[in-house]
Amino acid sequence: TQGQVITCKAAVAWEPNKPLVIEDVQVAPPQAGEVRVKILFTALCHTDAYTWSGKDPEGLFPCILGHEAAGIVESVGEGVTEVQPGDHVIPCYQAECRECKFCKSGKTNLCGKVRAATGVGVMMNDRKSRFSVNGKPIYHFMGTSTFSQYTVVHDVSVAKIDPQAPLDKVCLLGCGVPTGLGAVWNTAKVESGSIVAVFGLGTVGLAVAEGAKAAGASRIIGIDIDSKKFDTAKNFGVTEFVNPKDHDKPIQQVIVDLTDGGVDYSFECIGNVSVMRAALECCHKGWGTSVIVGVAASGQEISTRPFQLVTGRVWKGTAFGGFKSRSQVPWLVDKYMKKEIKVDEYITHNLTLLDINKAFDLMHEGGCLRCVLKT
Ligand code: NAD
Ligand code: AHE
Ligand code: ZN
Repeated sequence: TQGQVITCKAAVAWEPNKPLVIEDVQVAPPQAGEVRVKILFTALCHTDAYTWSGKDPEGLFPCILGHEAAGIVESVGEGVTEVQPGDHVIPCYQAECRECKFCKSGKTNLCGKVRAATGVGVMMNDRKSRFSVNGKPIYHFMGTSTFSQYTVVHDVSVAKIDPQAPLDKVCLLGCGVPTGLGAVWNTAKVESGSIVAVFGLGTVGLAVAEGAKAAGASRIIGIDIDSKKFDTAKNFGVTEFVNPKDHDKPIQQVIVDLTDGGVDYSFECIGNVSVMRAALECCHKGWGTSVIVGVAASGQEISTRPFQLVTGRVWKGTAFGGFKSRSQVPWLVDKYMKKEIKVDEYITHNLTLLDINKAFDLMHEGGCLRCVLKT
C-alpha cells in the first residue's frame, strides 16, 4: 500500500449534528514530514461531540472527527525519521516539534509548528486534506481524525509507544486520562495534604481525582449533577460528593462552607462557564488555584469579580494536561504497563466503528465514561 491511495471505512461528519455516515474514504499517501497510520482503536471524547454539535469555532464540515486513538504506522513520507512502518503509535492532537518557540520555552506543552494547519483541517505541506470521498475533500480534525481505519498525521503529532501495550486500552492515553492527570501534576502541581474540588465526573474529572489522590490530596470533593456518578468516582479517589441540585445556595458557597474557607485547588471538567466561575470562587482566599479543563462553546465568556484575583485566587487553564505529547505519552504508556495509572477502569463500553452513532448516544447517558471502537 506504500505510496498508494488507500480506500477504507471512515465515519464522516457531513454536517453539524447530523448522524455520522460510514463512507469509503480515499486516504492519500503521506507527504514529506507526514505519517499514515492504521488506526486500530479509537475512543470518543466529549470534545468530538462538541465540534460535531457545530459550537466549535474551529469546526469545519465535512470532516472526520476523533482524537483519542492508537494504531500502527503503515507508511511514512520523505524525511520522517522518528517512526517507521510497523511502529505502534498514539496520535497526538497537541504536537511537539522540539524546535519552535513554544517547545523551546520550557514553559508550555503547546507547539506552534503545525497548529495553523490543524486548526483549519488541512496538512502543513500543501494546505490540503489527505482525505476524500469520490474526489470531494474531507477536512481533518485536530490533526488526528481517528474515526477512520487510516489517517495521515504530521510526524510531530505522533508518539511511538511500547509495542507490548494493548492498543484497545492505551488509546485512552491520547486525550482524556492524561488531561486529567496532567492538570493536577503539571498545571496545578497539587501538593500532598491539599483539598481539591473536581467539577464534572466524566473521564477527565475522574482522572483529575486519580491524579489528586496520587499527589496525596487529603480531601477530593467531586461535584456532579448526576448523583449516580459518585459510586464510580469513589474508585478513582473522590472522598466526598456534592450534587448542586441538592442545595439552594450557590455551589461555590456550599464548597466554601464545607472546607473552612475554600479549597486549595479546583478543576472545571465540564465546559460550562458558570461552573468555571463557581470553581474559581470556591477556592481559598490568598492561594486557591482553579484550573479550567472543560472546553466551552463558541461565544461563551468567563467572568468573576476581579477582587477574587486581587485577593489571591489564581485562574489557570490546561491543554492535554500540560504533557509534552511525543516525549511523555510513551512514559504514560509505561506507567500504565507498570500498573501505576488506571486506564481499563475508564472503559465502560466497546463497539465497532460501524456503531459510532450509537457510541455518541451512549456518551450522553450517565453510565458511560469511555466507549472504545474497534475500527
Ligand atoms: P463528560 O461528558 O464525560 O463529563 C462531563 C461531566 O460533567 C458529566 O459527568 C456530567 O454529568 C457533568 N456535568 C454536566 N453539567 C454539570 C454541571 N452544571 N455541574 C456539575 N457537573 C456537570 O466529558 P469528558 O470527556 O470527561 O470531558 C470533560 C470536558 O473536558 C469537556 O468539556 C471536554 O471537551 C474537555 N476536555 C478538555 C481537554 C483539554 O485539553 N483541556 C481535554 C479533554 C477534554
Ligand atoms: N477548537 C476549540 C478549542 C478546543 C480546545 O480547547 N481543545 C483543547 C483540547 S480538547 C481535547 O479533548 C486544546 O488542546 N486546546 C489547545 C489547542 O491548541 O487547541 C475552540 O473553542 O476554538
Ligand atoms: Zn479529548
